[in-house]
Amino acid sequence: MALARRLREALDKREFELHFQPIHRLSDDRVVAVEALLRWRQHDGGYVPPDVFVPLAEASGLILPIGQWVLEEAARSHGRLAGRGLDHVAIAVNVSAVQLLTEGLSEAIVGLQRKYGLPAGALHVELTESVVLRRPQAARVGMLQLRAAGVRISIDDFGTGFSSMAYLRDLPLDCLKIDRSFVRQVHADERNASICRALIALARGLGLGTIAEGVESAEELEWLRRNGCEQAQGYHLGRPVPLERLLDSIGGPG
Ligand code: G
Ligand code: G
Ligand code: MN
Ligand code: NA
Repeated sequence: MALARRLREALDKREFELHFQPIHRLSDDRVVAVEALLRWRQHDGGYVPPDVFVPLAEASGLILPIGQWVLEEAARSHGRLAGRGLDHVAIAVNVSAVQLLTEGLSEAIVGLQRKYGLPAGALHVELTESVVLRRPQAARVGMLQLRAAGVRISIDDFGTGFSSMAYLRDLPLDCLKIDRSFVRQVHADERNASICRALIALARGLGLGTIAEGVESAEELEWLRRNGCEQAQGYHLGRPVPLERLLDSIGGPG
């Protein structure tokens, strides 16, 4: 069966899973958030990577029901975190342009916050540059509604697309995620070091937080800490894992 057809049935067949990757605060190494990453499990136990099926879901409009499932699963998972004394750990959800630009995203989130008794700030949203660049005015409206619902907004993969300083200045953002291509070997690669230093300074000047992505070594992590990056995620700190395994690693008693 074609991928698009199977994707349509995947929600009903409960083939989606969320995996969670820890985000560490560098001042004290504590896990302050986790990024929810969507996984599509196949009958043979393998996974179709999101780079393959998310674009397909976006093109077909299926990203709306799938995105709603992701939000609900994230909200439910936050309840599980809270049950283990981890209610201070936020869950960051990736949101597609189609979702942001469709009426009702913030209402859906408010509904989930009520249903699962989430504190404001329990859910964060990650947007990519392409979202805001395509329709900045409409994106701005959607972002203000999210903000009003207590949702922090990060700009994902920053610096890889057609990064515009104007939107960093004008849009209601909270945090800039430094793309992993700039983090690679940052302690040894002078060009990447220059870019990371500039991005950290830019974020600080604009009052935005910084999260470095794709940290794969202790050397990269130390460089980022010394150079004022606030938070980091990557295989060196923890891979994306199902909730149960996340709780085993950071979950405390209970
Ligand atoms: O973790 P991984 O390499 O598989 O993620 C690849 C890409 O898929 C990333 O760009 C990520 O933003 C995107 N992605 C992961 N989960 C979701 C999701 O729930 N919704 C959307 N829209 N994109 C996601
Ligand atoms: O685009 P976005 O940042 O949402 O996607 C995150 C992607 O990066 C996911 O596919 C995730 O699995 C992947 N990822 C997370 N940590 C690392 C890392 O340390 N190295 C690499 N190569 N990929 C990572
Ligand atoms: Mn992301
Ligand atoms: Na990213």
